[in-house]
Formats: sequence, C-alpha cells, structure tokens
Amino acid sequence: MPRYDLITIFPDYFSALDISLIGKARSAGLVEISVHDLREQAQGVHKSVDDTPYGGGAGMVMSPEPWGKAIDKLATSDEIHDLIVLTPAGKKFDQNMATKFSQHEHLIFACGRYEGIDHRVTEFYKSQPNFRVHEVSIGDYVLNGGEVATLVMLEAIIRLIPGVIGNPESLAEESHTLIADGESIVEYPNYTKPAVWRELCVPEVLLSGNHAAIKAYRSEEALKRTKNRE
Ligand code: 6GU
Repeated sequence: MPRYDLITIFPDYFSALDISLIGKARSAGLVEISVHDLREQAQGVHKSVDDTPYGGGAGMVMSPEPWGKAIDKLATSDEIHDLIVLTPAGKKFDQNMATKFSQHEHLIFACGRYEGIDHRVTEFYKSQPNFRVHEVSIGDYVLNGGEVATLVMLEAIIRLIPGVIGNPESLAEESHTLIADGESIVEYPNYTKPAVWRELCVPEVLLSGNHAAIKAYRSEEALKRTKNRE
C-alpha cells in the first residue's frame, strides 16, 4: 500500500484528509497517510523551528536540524523515498506529475513555512542514494506554506491509485488525460436533466441516441475548450 508521510508545523491542516474520497481510501486500506509535527524534533523550551537568514533580509528561514531529524525517522536504507519539498520555486505540478507520483510507494511531503527551509536540506537528501528529491510548486502565486499545496497534490495523486475511484472509466474521459507527447485535453461540457433549464436547452445531439454523432460532437467541444484555454 502506498505510504504518504507529511511533515508540518500545522498538523491540523490535514484533518481534511479524513473526509470524502481520501478518507474512504484510507479506511479501506488503499493508502496510508501519517502526519508528523516538525516541532516535536525541535530543541529547547521554545521548540523553535526557524531563525534569521544569513546574509540578512526579511522574514525567517526554517532551521535544517529539525527537518533532518524528522526526515531521517521516516527513511530506511533499503527503500527509495521520494521527498517532495513544497516551494513556489519548484517545478509546476501537473497531471503528468500526479500520475508518476501515484506509482511511487513512499512519498514524504516537507511543508515549509516562512521564507522556506534552509537550502542544505534539499542539497543533503539529493546526495543520498535512497532519496529522490522533488521541489514542487502548485502554481505561480505565493502561499504562506506548503500545507495547502500538499492537500492539492494528495487529492490529485490518490484518486489515481487503483481502487480509489469506483468506476475507473471516469478517469480515462476526464480533463487533462494525456493524449500524446505531454499534450493533454480538457473535458467536453456535461449536461443532466432537465432538458430545458431557464430557457437553456441541452444540445440536440445529446438527446439523439446517435452514439457516433455524440462522440464526434464531444471531441469537437473538447478541442474547442482546450484551444480556448491556451
Ligand atoms: Cl508548494 N508553497 C508555497 N509556499 N507557495 C506556493 C506553492 C508552494 N506553490 C505555489 N505557491
């Protein structure tokens, strides 16, 4: 079963993982998620996890020592661990990345706060043979920390794990399904009953029962939507 370890100073963010599809996947034993409080690895009465930046500048930087301790506790020498460091400076997360991560057995999410984690943490784990390090961003905007980004990634990844979605056919038809060489297409528009709502009609072809015509119409609409997004 795939294992996901989350390291954060705000474990409460992850109560969302108890509900809906992810909550069900966890209780069904399809995935294992553990949340770890970084502060438990901090020293002293104040359990401080950050300090002022060398070289000066605004804000605080997360100290390497608590991170090293927290990550080491989750690792073994005979397995490969994918360490995902959440940072706005990382590689942009997309469906292709979600697919790859969904095939890995052990993901560790390092949720930094403030101005980020001391750079030596990524540098150190990149040098370790049992780690693959991925610096990931979920988009070109700044969040206060990696917690929400981790929730976004987990939602995209876990729904791809076999057995999590009841009808796997719905995965094949949805938006961002890869077609060729990294290209993806968004989904055609969907309609349900009633056939007329606020004087707006469902496209005739969808009521025709002509499956070939419906298929052609949907491909055309999907292509139009994909082009309009560029
Ligand atoms: Cl992963 N972290 C932060 N702090 N901000 C972000 C982000 C991550 N992705 C986009 N903005």
